[in-house]
Amino acid sequence: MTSVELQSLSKQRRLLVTGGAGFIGSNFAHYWCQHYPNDRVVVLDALTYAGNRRTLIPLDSHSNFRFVQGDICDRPLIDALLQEEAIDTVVHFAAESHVDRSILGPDAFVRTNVVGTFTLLEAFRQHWMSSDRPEDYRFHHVSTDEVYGSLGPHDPAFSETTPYAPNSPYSASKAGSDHLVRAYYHTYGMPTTITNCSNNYGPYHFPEKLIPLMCINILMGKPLPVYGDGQNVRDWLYVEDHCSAIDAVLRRGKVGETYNVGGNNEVKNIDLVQMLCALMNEMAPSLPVKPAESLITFVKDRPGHDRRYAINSSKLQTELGWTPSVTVQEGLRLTVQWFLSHEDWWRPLLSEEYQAYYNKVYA
Ligand code: NAD
Ligand code: TDX
Repeated sequence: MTSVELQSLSKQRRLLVTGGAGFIGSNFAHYWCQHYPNDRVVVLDALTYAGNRRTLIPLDSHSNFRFVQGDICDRPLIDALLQEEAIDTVVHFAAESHVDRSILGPDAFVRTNVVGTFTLLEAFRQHWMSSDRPEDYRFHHVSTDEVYGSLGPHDPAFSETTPYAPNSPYSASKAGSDHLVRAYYHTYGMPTTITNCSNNYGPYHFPEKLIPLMCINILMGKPLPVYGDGQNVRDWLYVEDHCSAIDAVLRRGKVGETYNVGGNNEVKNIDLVQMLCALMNEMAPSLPVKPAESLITFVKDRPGHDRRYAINSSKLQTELGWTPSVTVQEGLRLTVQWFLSHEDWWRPLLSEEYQAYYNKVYA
């Protein structure tokens, strides 16, 4: 470890984690409190349908943790929080994150992902400019590989220089937010970093996304809806590896830079669903329908469905020394185990609102 790293370890960091009651943000809050217990961690989350206060309950006994319910578009609230908590580091996860919901109703995506990010950037710029130690500040923006568009079967994986070509209202709104963050570095010299990450999975994943949806439907004996021909490819990353990548960027990343984060785990959707079925057949004490594969149902494709995502994360690996530590086989086993032992977490999420959403998408 270098002397700078040792020094930065001893200095208390004061983090504002937006969207910290969602899937990745909550994993990150748990990760940070565990690895850096002396740092202050303030989670700001609006608790939309995707936010879950229960996920953070284990952190309530941690003296350096605070939860605030609020909207990233609320500028007076952001100003007050940055000041009263003397925040030096923003880790920005808050977003509308589900592609299918962005197709049904894009408005919230533009509001939160674009206007919300802009509101945070403006508030942080004021806060950073009035600081007496601006060199210690950082605005880290968490983004997605979807901003790069879709790959053909033999195209090279997305790198940091791949041109943006977002195809869904979700990815377009994330692309807009990335461009704003980039502009705040280039125009104002604000210390920003961006990570563009591939598909995450793991604990606390909201039921609407592919992996939790399949796990829960298998446990309930419901059809497993595979879009189109099931040949679409995603590059899967265990969520804890995403947290360690952000950690590496916050500690050793260069301001103004973008880093791609991926698991080197390209899998076709149908193969992934088959793997989940096999794990459930093996690990679940009992299933309403067995073998689980008999539940697989091909359904109408998602409009504008991107065919393939793949991430080249060699910049993060060579410059910052990060590597993913969990293979997709290990990560899926851990995830299936987690869903088997946390029915108390996921069952209450299958609300009337969720059923109404489900019926609209899968009708
Ligand atoms: P999520 O939908 O599970 O969580 C989003 C959180 O943001 C929720 O807790 C929600 O309540 C909160 N939120 C939404 N609007 C808000 C607002 N206006 N103000 C304050 N809080 C608000 O999303 P996720 O999967 O955890 O994704 C987190 C981030 O990572 C997003 O920016 C997403 O684009 C990005 N990302 C996700 C993945 C993935 O595979 N899930 C991959 C790459 C990048
Ligand atoms: O029921 C389904 N059936 C199905 O075949 C669902 C929900 C999904 N799919 C397919 C669509 C995708 O090809 O599975 C793949 C994964 O779908 P999602 O879990 O919805 O993820 P994706 O659209 O790839 O986007 C995710 O990764 C990038 C996150 O939701 C984004 O927030 C992130 O930016």
